[in-house]
Amino acid sequence: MFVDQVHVVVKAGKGGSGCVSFRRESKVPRGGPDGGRGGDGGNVLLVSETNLNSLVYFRFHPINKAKNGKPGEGSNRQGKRGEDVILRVPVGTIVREEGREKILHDFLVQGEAFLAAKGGKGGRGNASYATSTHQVPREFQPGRPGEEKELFLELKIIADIGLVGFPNVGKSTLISGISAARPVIADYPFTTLTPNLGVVDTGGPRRFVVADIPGLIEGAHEGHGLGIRFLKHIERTKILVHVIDVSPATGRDPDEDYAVVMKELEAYGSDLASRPKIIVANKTDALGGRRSRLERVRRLAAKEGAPFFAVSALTGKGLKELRVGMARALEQHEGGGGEARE
Ligand SMILES: Nc1nc2c(ncn2[C@@H]2O[C@H](COP(=O)(O)OP(=O)(O)OP(=O)(O)O)[C@@H](O)[C@H]2O)c(=O)[nH]1
Ligand SMILES: [Mg+2]
Repeated sequence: MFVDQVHVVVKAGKGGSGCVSFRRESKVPRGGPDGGRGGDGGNVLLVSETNLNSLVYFRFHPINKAKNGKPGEGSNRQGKRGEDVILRVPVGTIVREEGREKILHDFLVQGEAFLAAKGGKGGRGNASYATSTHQVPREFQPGRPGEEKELFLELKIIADIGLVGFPNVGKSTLISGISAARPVIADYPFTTLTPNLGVVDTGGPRRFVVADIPGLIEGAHEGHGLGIRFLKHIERTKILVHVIDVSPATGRDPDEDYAVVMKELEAYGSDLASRPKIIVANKTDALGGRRSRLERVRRLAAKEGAPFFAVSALTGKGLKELRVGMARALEQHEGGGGEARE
């Protein structure tokens, strides 16, 4: 199940209480103080993981508590530390305190750790109060409470390139043609209900991540189709690939499709409409002699100043060139970069 926002309570453990104790040894009438300190409470940590793509775990575990520290003991024994709780979140997760705008942490790479709730310190035992003038201390500290927070976690996928277009134009077929991703593909609109990620190898050391999201239709920003809520998952891309179905089977006008998608991107905001783009005419194998449909998209791309590729995601024709074109566009965008996250 794909879940991209959750509310979660994190509670760190309480510190263990300090101990009051005096040494007892045979033949030593009054032993000195030997109460040890309490163990610190466990922390709640969030750790990012590239192999995760959903916050679904928290739907079933909305409250996460670390263990309390154990009290100190005699013979200056410190209480045991409370065990930490480590919660795994997908890379791209943004952490906020419930109801606040401020970002506490944004997980950008694999293996980052964020201390979400700090365990309370263990209290001092009486041994630590002893001085030359205070040899029979009976003071001790109780353990401190652990931090407790209500967090709002939001996943915004991190990918280099996003695929946009009408439903059924072949976006998922395209990502499966250029990467190892194997999303569901079918001949009906809204096959893709949640984002898919694919890592594209370009032969060299460079790799990049492509995100395939559900299709857009006219009025998506008003909630038509699946709406525009998935557009947040391409907010963090550098380049958008507009996939346009040029086969006559759509019964639509390819230029018009592009205009509709652009309008929806504009309505969403976040400069998605002005993001550098590549225009792809797909299903060129199914033109049925209507080459003019393809040529119109080529002219459209020229007018938009966008690189253009004519492909068939189904047969694989043109995909190699498209991959190179994507890598080149990223390179230009980053001024020589283009490598993906590990
Ligand atoms: N002839 C032909 N059919 C294609 C091509 N690419 C995709 N298709 C077919 O078009 C249909 C839709 O493909 P998908 O990849 O599921 O399309 P999508 O854009 O991901 O669709 P949604 O997830 O619904 O938005 C499937 O039946 C594909 O086999 C192509 O290049 N040529
Ligand atoms: Mg799809």
